[in-house]
Amino acid sequence: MAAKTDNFQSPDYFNVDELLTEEHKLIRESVRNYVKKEISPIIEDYAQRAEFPLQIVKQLGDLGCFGPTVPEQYGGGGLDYISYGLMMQELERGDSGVRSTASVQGSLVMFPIYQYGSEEQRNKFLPKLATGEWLGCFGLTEPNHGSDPGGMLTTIKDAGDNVILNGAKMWISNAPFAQVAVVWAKDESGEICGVIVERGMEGFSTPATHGKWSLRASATGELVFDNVKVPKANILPNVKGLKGPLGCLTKARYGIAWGAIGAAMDCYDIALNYAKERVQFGRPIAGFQLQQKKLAEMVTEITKAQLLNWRLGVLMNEGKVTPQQVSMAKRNACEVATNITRDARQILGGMGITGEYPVMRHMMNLESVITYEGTHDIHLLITGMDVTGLNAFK
Ligand code: TGC
Ligand code: FAD
Repeated sequence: MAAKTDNFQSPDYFNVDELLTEEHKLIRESVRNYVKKEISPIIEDYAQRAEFPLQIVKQLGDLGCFGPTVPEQYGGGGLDYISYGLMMQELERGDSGVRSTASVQGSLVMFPIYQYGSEEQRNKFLPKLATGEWLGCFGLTEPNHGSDPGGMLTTIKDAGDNVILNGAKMWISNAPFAQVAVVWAKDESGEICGVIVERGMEGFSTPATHGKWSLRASATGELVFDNVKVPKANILPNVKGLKGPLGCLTKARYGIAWGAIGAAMDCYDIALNYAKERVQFGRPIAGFQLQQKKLAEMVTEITKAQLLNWRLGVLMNEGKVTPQQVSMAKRNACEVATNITRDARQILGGMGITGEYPVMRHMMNLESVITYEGTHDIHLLITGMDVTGLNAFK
């Protein structure tokens, strides 16, 4: 397939750019240029072949997309949350799988090591994860415990200077290529602990998951632990309980709220240009009311989501955000983006189902994005519980 030219122009109907600093705009520009140069030309081919473009790990590290909010002394960017959000928006504008790689590395691997780890763990792992020398993954979901991670069956047992880890995780992004896995397991008293598992530890394997119709350019796999001896020095000392992994998810869900809108913006831009150029019945299809309805609703929803995300970023920066607010933004972005990708695909007619345009790839990717990091239903129930005070999960 021929290399693609990426002429993306960002919609900004309400001048949201005026709410950004010059630094925010520069960061967004550098990630956008990277996506145009390194991702757009190759990503469709990788997705078609269901292959992970491993070279992006080092590239994303060089660009500062791994752990942008982690302090600089550990190799992070020391940036604010709006910068982080803009990075995720631009990466997912290219492909949700590329954003996934960065979300997992930054929010689900570096964040817990930084937040819950010892100084030795921070110094050993964070600089190498920040540069992309090492890739990490996050193991929470199990075959029988997805939305309900508190029921996990993976365990650690005391063995002197070590613990013995047994169990299995599934649907783990980055797993087949990861050197480091942050794994959540129950100790003998039934409390959930974070354990850093390293590739090469005996009894630890990461079989790849095949046959996905979504996130095809992202590597997904299982984590299998068969009596793995993990030094106690690899246990995250500063957290116990489900709030440990859920705290990481709050950061990653925040990135998805921005990221999914990036995919929506790409589809809107493509559909708008296509509709203006495609002539049927003697005039551009953009002149027909049915197509205008789709385009007008797309830009309306993108604009609302851009403002919601920006406000969420301000609350994150001020340390005032609630996990429930993050859930609402993640759910909103996924809904807006899945609807927009589907409408954009229709505007493109038959061309919409081909790899000539990124629209169908975005559409398929978003089926994972709307499922992982808490399904659409789970986030609705989180909002429902927050506003009513009543738990409808159990
Ligand atoms: P519940 O009793 O509500 O909570 C247990 C403890 O956790 C605290 N908590 C949170 N803390 C921080 N952030 C959050 N978002 C939190 N949500 C809850 C809570 O306060 C409590 O603390 P404490 O001190 O009282 O112990 O727990 P529950 O068992 O009733 O479950 C609640 C539920 C269903 C909302 C939660 O488990 C959930 O969010 N389920 C969805 C699971 C999920 O999101 N899995 C994601 C796996 S990772 C992934 O998908 C990565 S994809 C990455 C990519 O490729 O981009
Ligand atoms: P289930 O929990 O079995 O849910 C099935 C259906 O039941 C859903 O519609 C759900 O909304 C609904 N449901 C569940 N409970 C309730 C309830 N109480 N009330 C109403 N409806 C309910 N996990 C990781 O740990 N690390 C990763 O890196 C990771 N990467 C992923 C990558 C991909 C491509 C995918 C697809 C998943 C990934 N996941 C990862 C797992 C993901 O987080 C789970 O798939 C997700 O949390 C849902 O769990 P489940 O698939 O077991 O679905």
